[in-house]
Amino acid sequence: MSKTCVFVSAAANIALVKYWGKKPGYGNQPATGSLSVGLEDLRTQTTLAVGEGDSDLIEFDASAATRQRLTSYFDQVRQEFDSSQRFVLKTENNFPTGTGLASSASGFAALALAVNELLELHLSDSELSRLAMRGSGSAARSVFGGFVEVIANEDAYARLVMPAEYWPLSIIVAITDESPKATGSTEAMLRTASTSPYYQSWLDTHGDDMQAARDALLDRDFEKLAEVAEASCLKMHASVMTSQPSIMYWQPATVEIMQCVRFIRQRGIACFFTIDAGSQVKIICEPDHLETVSATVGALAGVQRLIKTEVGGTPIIS
Ligand code: 2P0
Repeated sequence: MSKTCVFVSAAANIALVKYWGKKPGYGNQPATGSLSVGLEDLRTQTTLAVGEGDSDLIEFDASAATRQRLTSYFDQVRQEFDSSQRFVLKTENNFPTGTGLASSASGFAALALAVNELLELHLSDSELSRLAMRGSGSAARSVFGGFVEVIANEDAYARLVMPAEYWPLSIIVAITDESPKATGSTEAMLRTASTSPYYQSWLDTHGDDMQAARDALLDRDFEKLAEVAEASCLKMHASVMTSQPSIMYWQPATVEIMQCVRFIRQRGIACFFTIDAGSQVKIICEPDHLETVSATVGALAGVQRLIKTEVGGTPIIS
């Protein structure tokens, strides 16, 4: 090994067509594809160094469960690449962790990129995305910046569809609640798949949503992208809410923001919402409308603060 320490900055992403559900018996392999945008300014900064002794050292202000998840990720890496290397990991996010803002996506993408660099694995892009996916399904997409899709075939991987420059869009994250979510995504996906009466419809209609979103992206058709992204988000959440016992990620402010976005869109402001496994709302708009949308959404009573960013998120490795 020529390097003893590497630094990686990887960005969170948000899915416009959601991944929700896993292929039974295949770890994090998704039951469906997904299409996302990288968030330039929401980043995980990870330093990975070679360790000594017989255990990994994890310097991360996180729950015991997250630390265990990281340790078992390192175990998988050692097994897969026939290595006995121990690691020293130092990682931090510049945005709230575990609140539905895709910290596992940026976190495991940064880790996969760092492992590839430190162990000199020379993995291809698709192999890198698979390595990130072992940590978290959405992390496969954060190996790239820009517009990215997951192909959910028998050996799922992510690929770059279009770079960020192809369609400059603004993204506003409206924070409604910074406390960690009560039910993690993995558990919620399993419960949805096994109990929601709507899960099969989710699977059955997902392919059409992916095609519509790809077409909208390639045509830079904002209206069409808005329609399919909101539909995918609402279908995902309808499935989640109707699982047993039910899981409700939304807060009253979540609905307030959704209504506001629809209200201003009807008045000619090109914007749409999407929501992940938490109560925060992400609003995508054309850059010309950024200030209007921010001012309107930011004035709602339930909005604690806004994070403004743009499509981007290419990882930085040094
Ligand atoms: C997504 N989410 O496509 C979907 C939409 C949240 C809502 O992927 O179990 O942390 O580690 O694969 O990737 C968030 O879940 O879940 C997620 P695991 P992950 O972004």
